[in-house]
Amino acid sequence: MAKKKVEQLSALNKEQLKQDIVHHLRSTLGTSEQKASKQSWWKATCAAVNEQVYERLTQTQQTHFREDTRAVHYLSAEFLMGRLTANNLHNLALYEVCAEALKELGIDLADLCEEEPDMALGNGGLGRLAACFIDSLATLNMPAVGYGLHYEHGLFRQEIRDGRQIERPDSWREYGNPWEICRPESVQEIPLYGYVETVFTAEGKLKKVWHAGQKIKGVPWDIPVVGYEGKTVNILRLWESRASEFFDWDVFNAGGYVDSQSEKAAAETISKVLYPNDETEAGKILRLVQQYFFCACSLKDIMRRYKRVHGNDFSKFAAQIAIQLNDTHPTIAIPELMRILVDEEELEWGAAWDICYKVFSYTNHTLLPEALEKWAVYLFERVLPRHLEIIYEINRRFLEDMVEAKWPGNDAIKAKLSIIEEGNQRKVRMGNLCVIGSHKVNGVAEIHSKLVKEDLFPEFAELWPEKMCNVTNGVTPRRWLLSCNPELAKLYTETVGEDWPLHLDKMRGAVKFADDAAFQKKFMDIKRANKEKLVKVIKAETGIDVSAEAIFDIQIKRLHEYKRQQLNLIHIMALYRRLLANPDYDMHPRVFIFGSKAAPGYKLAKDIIYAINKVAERVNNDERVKGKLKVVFMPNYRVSLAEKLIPAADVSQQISTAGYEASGTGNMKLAMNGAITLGTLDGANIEIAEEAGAEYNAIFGLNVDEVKAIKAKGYNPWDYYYGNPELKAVLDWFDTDFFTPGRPGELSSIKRALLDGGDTYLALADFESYSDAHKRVDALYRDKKAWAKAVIVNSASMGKFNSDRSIQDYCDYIWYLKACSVA
Ligand code: 4GP
Repeated sequence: MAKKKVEQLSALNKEQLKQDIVHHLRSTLGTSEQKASKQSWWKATCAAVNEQVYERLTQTQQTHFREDTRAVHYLSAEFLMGRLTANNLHNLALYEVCAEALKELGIDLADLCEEEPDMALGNGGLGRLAACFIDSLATLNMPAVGYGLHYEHGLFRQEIRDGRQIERPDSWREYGNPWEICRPESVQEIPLYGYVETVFTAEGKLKKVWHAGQKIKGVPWDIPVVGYEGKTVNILRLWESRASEFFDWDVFNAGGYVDSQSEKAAAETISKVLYPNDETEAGKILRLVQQYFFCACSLKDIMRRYKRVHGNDFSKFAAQIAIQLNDTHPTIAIPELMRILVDEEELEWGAAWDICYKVFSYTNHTLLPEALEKWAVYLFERVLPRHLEIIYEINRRFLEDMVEAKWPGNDAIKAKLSIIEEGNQRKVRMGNLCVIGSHKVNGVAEIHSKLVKEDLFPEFAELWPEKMCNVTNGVTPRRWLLSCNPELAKLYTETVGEDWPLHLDKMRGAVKFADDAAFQKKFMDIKRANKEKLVKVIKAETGIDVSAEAIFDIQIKRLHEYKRQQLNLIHIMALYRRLLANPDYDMHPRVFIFGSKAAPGYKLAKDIIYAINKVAERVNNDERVKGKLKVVFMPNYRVSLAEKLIPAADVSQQISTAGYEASGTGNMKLAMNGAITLGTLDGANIEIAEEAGAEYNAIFGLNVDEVKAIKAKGYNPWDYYYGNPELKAVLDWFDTDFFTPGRPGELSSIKRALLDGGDTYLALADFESYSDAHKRVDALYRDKKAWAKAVIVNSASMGKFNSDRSIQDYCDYIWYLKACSVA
């Protein structure tokens, strides 16, 4: 950022900052410059920066209160924040000043940033999206609060032992985290379990009273969210669970030394761990209790703030409050708001429903049916008896008033749209409740939203055509370009001006230099330097030597069959075979880099990780391939590792079966940083190719319609196995002990899933076209000028995928939210 702007924005100059850091080192951390550890230097730096942050936070809150602004409340079970130090410094325009200040104190800022543990309170896509969105909300000066859970342990730390994934607990705040503030003044108490009683009010009306069996304390922790250029500082409020009755003296005195603490332990369990599964069927009671806990705490908080201004007049509630449900996880907020309005505030059902409907909206992030949560009715009844009654009433009215009116006498449609699934075990369908209780339902890329409308919720779309909409995802360019790729950021500033981080469309100005030799050189030199840096990281993390001369071909995302890491793997094995058959096989050296965590209970996903590592071991140590092929599995993939991988990528693999990846956001980050997309016509890949031009990318495979057609016809993977000798040989390799000497069959589960298992995700059907796309990538890379042009065009065309654009879309079409400038 230009010097002038820095001075305007930050009240801090280098000398002051130095003083502040040293002051905090001594008076906050209780140490001295001479003996401070890196941790202490890091925390002292954060404390100094926080002085600015808190000042602006207070100003933001005062402004919002004074102006009585409408606000959005983003409810999400996951916020995958990563590290905050560099990001906050960049957004406050303090990064360079701080780096200089620390340098004069003999400390390297980049080095200090490595001290910070990732705040990994999410599994993957939808959690990282939530983090980008709150950054954009603050940047756009939108009044907003993020609400979630203060997990003690975030997503597990992945270790690789003898090729296998081992899960280790993540303790992101073991030694304290300087970016969070505990707010005891806003503690909430949440009821659970118990029974419902019907009583008469003084006016003779019937009223439901929920007698809770247990009460849990919700303690809020606030993480300030600093907008770019630091005007607005919003908060992310995360709830930690604690026992209401901290310690049972009666039981203790009676000799129950362990039992006396059992309630405490049970209560604290709620926010203990992030539920580790991603897109697979969820675990039961604890997960439901987690969801209710954070939604109920958040609604109480929203109510408290609303009532402070409007008292018991709920006529303005829907005008003031928007609540976004990030996936189905916070759905329980709908019946909870109904409970508050009807049971506690004594509104008529119709008036309460009218408010709810206007307040809520829901984002769907996947079409995989197992991700649309369902809870057994008996379980629901035990945990949330009153909510079950409310859900029955919502359902009764919906079926009688809406479904019956539209499809009279059609019981099949009623059964399909009902919130309750009948059968041996009756279930509550949270997806249906979300759609019924929200005024807008959006998918996250054009194709995905179309499929949500046509395949997932077709009858709902017929009932409410205006309800279904699309907001294509985006990513924050502050983290995913400015902060993680400073040299490329500088080149953009020189080329298109300094405000591209706010107006990413401006990057398009660089397209006209895509053929310019001097610009190409600058762009490719930056890429080369980023690759050299990654070479060192790879060596340090895995011991593997790779050369920056090679094509860096990267697939980083959760491990899932639909994302098809197995397709990448079988292609690598095919390349290996080609090299063994012909050591002069003509290919540019390639390094395949993976980063991925598998859900702990997802056996096949873990087998795929194992197979990648075993193939890597064999290939990387085989002299015969002459270094043309390397395979690297980077352990413990997480946000901070992504920030190192993405700037160094040449090829971005986005190879999901068409129709399965809702959007993807890694695809956007990689393209923005100068990689070409090797991908299917799925999710946001389609829009990326539209923006950048398919000719500058390597698009392959069946499209959505072809996938549907081939499945309808009856897909037979054996046809591909017998039809392609190379593919057959590769698959048969899994049954041998070639990659696992002395232990044949250790990798057979992968072959079995692709053949006996029916190859649900059509990896074999797409293999040939995938292999051809790789050949095109190889040829393009050898044409240095053509390659440079392609990656420049890709990078410069990613303006649409700024999360500020996504957020503006939400504000305009879903939340009806206006910016509020903070002085
Ligand atoms: C993910 C989708 O799989 C991904 O395509 C999308 O980009 C992301 O959400 C954000 O919208 N879904 C999940 C999930 O993370 O748990 O369903």
